[in-house]
Amino acid sequence: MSRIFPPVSLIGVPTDVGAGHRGARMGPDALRIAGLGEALAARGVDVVDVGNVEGPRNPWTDPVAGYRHLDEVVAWNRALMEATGAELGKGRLPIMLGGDHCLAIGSITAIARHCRETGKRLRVLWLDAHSDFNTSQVTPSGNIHGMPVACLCGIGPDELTRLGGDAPAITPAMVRQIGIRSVDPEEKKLIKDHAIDVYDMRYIDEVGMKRTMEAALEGVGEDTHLHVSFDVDFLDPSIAPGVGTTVPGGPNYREAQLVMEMIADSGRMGSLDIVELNPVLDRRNRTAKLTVDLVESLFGKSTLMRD
Ligand code: HAR
Ligand code: MN
Ligand code: MN
Ligand code: MN
Repeated sequence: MSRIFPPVSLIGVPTDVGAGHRGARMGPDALRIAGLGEALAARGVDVVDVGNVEGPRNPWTDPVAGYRHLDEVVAWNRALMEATGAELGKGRLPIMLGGDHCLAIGSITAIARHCRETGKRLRVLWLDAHSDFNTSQVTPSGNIHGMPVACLCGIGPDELTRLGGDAPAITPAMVRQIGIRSVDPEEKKLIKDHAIDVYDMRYIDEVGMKRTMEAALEGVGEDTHLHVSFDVDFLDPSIAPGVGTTVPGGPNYREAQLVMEMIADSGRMGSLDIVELNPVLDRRNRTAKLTVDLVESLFGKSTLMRD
């Protein structure tokens, strides 16, 4: 199935201020060196690397009132929201090269606004080992990369929930979480209270990845903007060791490929975050190279004989 993809803008977001390990700030260059831009160009995609968003350095201090580095997280996300909005405004498909997962607050706030302005329905596919629905009251770490989904749904500090003006940026009904296998006890209560649609690993084991993706993509149509927030720790750590918070029991190589191929087949992907890649913890850039391989599938690479 060959498909025409919109022009792509790569936006580097070298931040690790939301994480509990340092090193994700090197993620954008690891993805560039693994050949992400060249791989998309080789597939016939018009791709421009707009360079890196800039933000404050990581002060590496302890959490204050349940948040670590809140001011820095706000600054990075404001800058990314502007950069993402600018590329969407040009009709381009932004790919955020992270960076830790706090950056999804800025990217998705911009994407949600773009959808309101263009009359599109937003669907967010959150591929992750974690639900990222913590609050300052219940977080075990204070790390804001464990909070972006809650912030986007309007639960969190005003500076983050109102990044784009009004809160909330999105509603829980827009979100589908896939691959989840590490949720903190109080976070689980919040997920249930807000009725987030979660396809956890037990569900995937029982039902299989094909039916999981069919369910997660149900209702996606012509007027849908599909945003994929791909936390690399979604993948099983045996194939993707280069992340700060590995959790065993994730999707294997073939399951991950199927996820990406089915998203490509939907033809509706309008934006993508690639987050939590930590080159300091990787081996010979293999997690970055695997990520490039999976992104090629998101852009239509397939081993299917029936095409
Ligand atoms: N739930 C834990 C916390 O909030 C760990 C979160 C780790 N988050 C990420 N993003 N790597 O998914 O501290
Ligand atoms: Mn658009
Ligand atoms: Mn995450
Ligand atoms: Mn995660």
